Amino acid sequence: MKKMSVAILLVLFIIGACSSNQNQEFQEEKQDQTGVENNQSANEERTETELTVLAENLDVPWSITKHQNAFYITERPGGIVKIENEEMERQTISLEKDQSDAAEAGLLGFVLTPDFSESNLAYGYYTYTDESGQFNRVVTLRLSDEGWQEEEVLIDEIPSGTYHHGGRLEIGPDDKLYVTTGDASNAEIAQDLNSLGGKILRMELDGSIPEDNPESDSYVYSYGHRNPQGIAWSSSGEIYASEHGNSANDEINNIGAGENYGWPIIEGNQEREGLVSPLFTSGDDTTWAPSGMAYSDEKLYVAALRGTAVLEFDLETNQHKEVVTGLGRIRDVWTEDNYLYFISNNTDGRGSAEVNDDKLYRIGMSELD
Ligand SMILES: [Ca+2]
Repeated sequence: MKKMSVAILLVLFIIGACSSNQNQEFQEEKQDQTGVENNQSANEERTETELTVLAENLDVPWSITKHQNAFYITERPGGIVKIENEEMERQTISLEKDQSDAAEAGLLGFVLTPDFSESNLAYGYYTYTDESGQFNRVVTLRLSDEGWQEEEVLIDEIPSGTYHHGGRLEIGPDDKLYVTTGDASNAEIAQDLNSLGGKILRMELDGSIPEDNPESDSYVYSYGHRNPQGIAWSSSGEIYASEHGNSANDEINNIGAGENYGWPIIEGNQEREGLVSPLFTSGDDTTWAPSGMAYSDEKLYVAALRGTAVLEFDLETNQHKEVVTGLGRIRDVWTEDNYLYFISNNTDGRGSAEVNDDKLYRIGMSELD
C-alpha cells in the first residue's frame, strides 16, 4: 500500500516537486499552531494518493470562482486566471483606480453574476489609492475580447489601512451580494455603524440597499468584525463567516442580521450580553488565520493561512480537524460535485514557496474522512 501510494505520488507530483523536508516542517508547524491531534501518517498517505494539481504558477491567488468547467482565480497583484481543461489563460484587467500594493491589499474578492453566460459580468473587490487616501471598492467587471474592464462602482470608500482589508465577495441563496470588510487596522470602526469597515455588508445585485437589511438605509448586515475573509451558507440557509483574530482567537461565526460579533470589545470565547461569541474559535494559543470558506454536507471547509491546512468544521458534532495539510498556506476553497478545490498562498512573501507555487488543487470529498 505504501509503495503504491509513493508511485502515485510520483505521477501526481511530477510537476509539483514537493520537498518532503518542507512538508515535514509544515506538519510540525501545523501541529504546534493548531493543537489538533491527527494521524500524521494517514494524513500524508491521503495527500500523496488523492491530490491533483489543476494549475500552477499562480501569483498570490486569492479567490476561486467557477462557471461550468472554467475556474476564475483572482491574483492579488491584479490578474484573473481562467483555467479550463488544463489550459491556463491569464486575462488582463483594467481598473479605474490605481490598485494598492500595500500588504494584504489588491484584487481580492471576485464572483460571477448568476447570468454570467449571457452578461459576461462579475463583481470584484479591490484596494486602491488616490489623492484622498487608500480604500476598497466593490465594482462590476465585464469580460470582452480586451479582457476585464471595470464598469460600475457599487460601493466605494470601504476603509483600508495598513492591514485588514477584508475582501471576500459571495452571492447568497437569497440572491444578495455579501461583502466582508476588515477594520483597516483601526479596531474602533468595527463598532461604528456609520463605517463600512469591520462589517459584513449585504446589497442587491444592482448595488442598491436591500429593503430587508437590518437598517433600511445601510449596507451593514452584521458588525463587530476584525478581518473577515470567508463566508458560506449551509443547505438550510444559515450564514457562516471566518475571521482573523488578534494574535490567535480566530473565529468561525454564525451570522445573524443586525448582530454584533464583539470586536474589539470581546474576542475568541469571551462573552458579553448583546454580543455574539463564535461557534468555533482557535483559542488563545492557536492561529488558523482563516480565509475562504465553503460548505458541503453539514460541514464547513475553511482555508487556513498560518494553519497551513484546509480545516473541516462539523456543524452537527461541533468538532473540527485538519483534512488537508503539507501544502503550505491555503487561501480559498470551493466545493462542488463531491470534490474540494483549494488554492495555496505561498507566494505572498509570508510563506515558503515551493517550485511552481502557487497551485490550484482538487481532492475527492470522500478522501477527507
Ligand atoms: Ca468576535
